[in-house]
Amino acid sequence: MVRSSVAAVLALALGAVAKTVSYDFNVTWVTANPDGLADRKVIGVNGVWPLPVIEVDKGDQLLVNMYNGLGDKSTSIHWHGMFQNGTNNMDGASMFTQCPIPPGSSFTYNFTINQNGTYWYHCHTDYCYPDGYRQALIVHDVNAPFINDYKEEFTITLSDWYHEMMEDLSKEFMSLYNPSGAEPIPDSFLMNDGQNRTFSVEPNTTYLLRIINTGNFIAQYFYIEGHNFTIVEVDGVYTEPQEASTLYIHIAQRYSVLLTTANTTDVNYKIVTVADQDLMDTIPSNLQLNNTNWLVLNADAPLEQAVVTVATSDDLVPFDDFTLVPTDGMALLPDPDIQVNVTVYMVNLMTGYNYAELNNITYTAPKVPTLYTALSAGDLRTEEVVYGEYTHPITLAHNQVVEIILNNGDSGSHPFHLHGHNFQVIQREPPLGPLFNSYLDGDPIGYDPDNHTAFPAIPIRRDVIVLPPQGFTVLRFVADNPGVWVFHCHIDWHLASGLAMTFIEAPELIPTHVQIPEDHYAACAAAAVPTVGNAAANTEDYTDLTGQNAQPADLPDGWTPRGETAMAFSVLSAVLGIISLVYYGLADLKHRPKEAPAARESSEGEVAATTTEVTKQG
Ligand SMILES: *[C@@H]1O[C@H](CO)[C@@H](O)[C@H](O)[C@H]1NC(C)=O
Ligand SMILES: *[C@@H]1O[C@H](CO)[C@@H](O)[C@H](O)[C@H]1NC(C)=O
Ligand SMILES: *[C@@H]1O[C@H](CO)[C@@H](O)[C@H](O)[C@H]1NC(C)=O
Ligand SMILES: *[C@@H]1O[C@H](CO)[C@@H](O)[C@H](O)[C@H]1NC(C)=O
Ligand SMILES: *[C@@H]1O[C@H](CO)[C@@H](O)[C@H](O)[C@H]1NC(C)=O
Ligand SMILES: *[C@@H]1O[C@H](CO)[C@@H](O)[C@H](O)[C@H]1NC(C)=O
Ligand SMILES: *[C@@H]1O[C@H](CO)[C@@H](O)[C@H](O)[C@H]1NC(C)=O
Ligand SMILES: *[C@@H]1O[C@H](CO)[C@@H](O)[C@H](O)[C@H]1NC(C)=O
Ligand SMILES: *[C@@H]1O[C@H](CO)[C@@H](O)[C@H](O)[C@H]1NC(C)=O
Ligand SMILES: *[C@@H]1O[C@H](CO)[C@@H](O)[C@H](O)[C@H]1NC(C)=O
Ligand SMILES: *[C@@H]1O[C@H](CO)[C@@H](O)[C@H](O)[C@H]1NC(C)=O
Ligand SMILES: *[C@@H]1O[C@H](CO)[C@@H](O)[C@H](O)[C@H]1NC(C)=O
Ligand SMILES: [Cu+2]
Repeated sequence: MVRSSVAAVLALALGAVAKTVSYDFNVTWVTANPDGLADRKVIGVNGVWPLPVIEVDKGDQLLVNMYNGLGDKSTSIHWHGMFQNGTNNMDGASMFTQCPIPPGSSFTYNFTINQNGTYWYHCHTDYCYPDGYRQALIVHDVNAPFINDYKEEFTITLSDWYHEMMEDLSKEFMSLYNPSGAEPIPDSFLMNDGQNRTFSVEPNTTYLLRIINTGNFIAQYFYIEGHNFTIVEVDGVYTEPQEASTLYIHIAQRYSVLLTTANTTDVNYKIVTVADQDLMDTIPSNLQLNNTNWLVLNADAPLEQAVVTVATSDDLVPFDDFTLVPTDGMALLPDPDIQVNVTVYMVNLMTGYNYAELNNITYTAPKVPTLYTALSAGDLRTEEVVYGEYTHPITLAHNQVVEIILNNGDSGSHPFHLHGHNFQVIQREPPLGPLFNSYLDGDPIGYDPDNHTAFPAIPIRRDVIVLPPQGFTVLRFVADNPGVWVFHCHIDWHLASGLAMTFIEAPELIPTHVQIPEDHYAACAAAAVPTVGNAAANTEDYTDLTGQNAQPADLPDGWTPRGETAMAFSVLSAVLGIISLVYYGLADLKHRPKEAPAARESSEGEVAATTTEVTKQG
């Protein structure tokens, strides 16, 4: 008796006893019409779409047996925000940590969840999650600081939605007809994979809302008429409570807020989402940027459409996440051991298509998944060369403090995500808010280490940060998670056009930290993807990259975007004999010519190296 009660007290103190949460996912095509405008094929699980919201308690083991029943498409699942510490092979990123799972193959994801908060899961193989293969993943934590402050919780996903299949849209996107790289415009916007959602609530009562942007492309503003709310979590990090009236939620970002409802049962309140029109090159007249869903206090009162009174979405002033403070109080990391300095560019390469580059590299998948190269390369696994030039590999030593300087040479904003970690955001200009687009007036401005505002003493940490138009952000993290981790823009169009790079963290420790189960290798065999060798699948000489997948060549010097357009069309007319097919905004080119952002104060003789080893102070 005594023993068991001690055990019970211990179990209570430690929270719920860890359990295994298991799912069998038979992934198949199903038909859905979430906006009421068009039936389309979507990726369902066990014949159902929307997909199941996965809920676990902190400490649980998540086991998902996935069978690819699509018949015509490879797939995988990334568990967005999960650190996968010791289970890098469960990260789900095709050609980084596993092979794409071909039709007819099975693959088991199995990992322990020891993190807090709001996450999601989605396919991470070419262009697959916007076809519907995404959903929330919630981690309940009985020790959350706000656990006693709310009556009930709601999970709210926001997303853009296309009527056409990604495989069709992607052919238009990466094409000679689209040399400016204009992204396909969504057809509508969803909440919880539908529209006109109602959330039944009681007056003067506090709720926890977990809000996730599971879309492909478009950031959204979020507010509730007549209410403010209190932010308590971002991307799995608890924050000191801060009041806000409007959130700006870019792709893959999450916010948890406490909402106390008005003390009335007279009316129902509008939950308003407004799509960020700055991301779109054209706005079709029938695209409904503003959408209304409702907090229902009185089922008999009307559900009215919101009237958004600002002139443009830029006039909505969102909360600046840079000012948040994690409750765990983790201090600013010390000066970095290594700096990774990369700039986003949108360029045209020799094919005539538009690509995204970090510095001069557009990510091009290797022939062997990078993790399998790390496992098979022996002592050479610490050499960047074995991972190939076009995966943009950076090797990190165990426990190094890493600083990423991310400059934006592009006029669009980009939500950047790091796998395997969250990062401290120690600098971002311009800030979210009225100045967000202020660097568009001139040339891009890069981060200047000799002229910046003070770093926060306790910086916010998250796993997706918005990189402002022509501005910059600076991030820090500790390389304490041996494995292969992607750093990429989470707009799926941009990931597909190469806006990604690869960190190989503590390569010498990867073989002892990561074990690959048989079914993972079996998926590779079925997909005919080699599991040993360097990025070129060379198993004889790991330093010989002959035959690696390479990015297209640069255009000859002197091509301006208009010149590129002209070239694209002359190639097109030579090939097809037509010159007049224009899909999107060719006359008004969105992306600027490639030129390095000027650091605020440039010193002579600065080397444009990607990484800089820094002698650690102190
Ligand atoms: C998956 O679902 C499809 C369609 O319902 C069915 O034909 C197939 O047998 C299922 N496969 C597995 C492994 O459950
Ligand atoms: C939501 O309501 C609007 C306005 O009544 C309507 O146009 C739209 O079709 C509805 N959406 C769905 C999915 O029913
Ligand atoms: C899942 O992983 C746990 C921990 O490594 C292990 O004990 C368990 O056997 C695994 N389950 C399956 C089905 O692979
Ligand atoms: C709301 O409820 C709290 C108790 O939960 C109470 O103290 C407060 O006075 C109420 N406010 C209003 C406006 O009714
Ligand atoms: C919300 O907060 C703003 C200040 O951030 C304040 O001006 C406004 O009155 C608040 N609104 C409500 C409904 O509390
Ligand atoms: C996770 O939750 C625990 C309490 O359960 C807390 O101590 C810890 O600081 C939280 N971690 C983060 C990153 O918020
Ligand atoms: C609103 O608050 C007042 C007092 O603060 C209370 O008497 C009344 O019952 C509340 N109304 C509702 C609908 O909760
Ligand atoms: C939608 O929001 C825009 C601002 O982004 C505004 O110009 C427009 O009038 C709004 N439309 C409706 C129907 O509220
Ligand atoms: C990028 O620039 C570096 C340094 O100038 C050069 O060595 C490398 O070959 C370039 N890579 C590509 C893909 O152009
Ligand atoms: C991974 O686990 C090790 C201990 O096993 C810990 O020191 C490290 O902080 C963890 N890293 C992450 C990103 O979870
Ligand atoms: C430092 O940055 C500020 C803010 O952008 C800028 O106004 C100022 O000119 C810069 N100072 C120098 C010396 O470059
Ligand atoms: C980063 O690289 C850019 C372009 O190569 C260069 O202009 C800038 O000075 C570098 N910044 C730092 C902090 O090294
Ligand atoms: Cu992007």
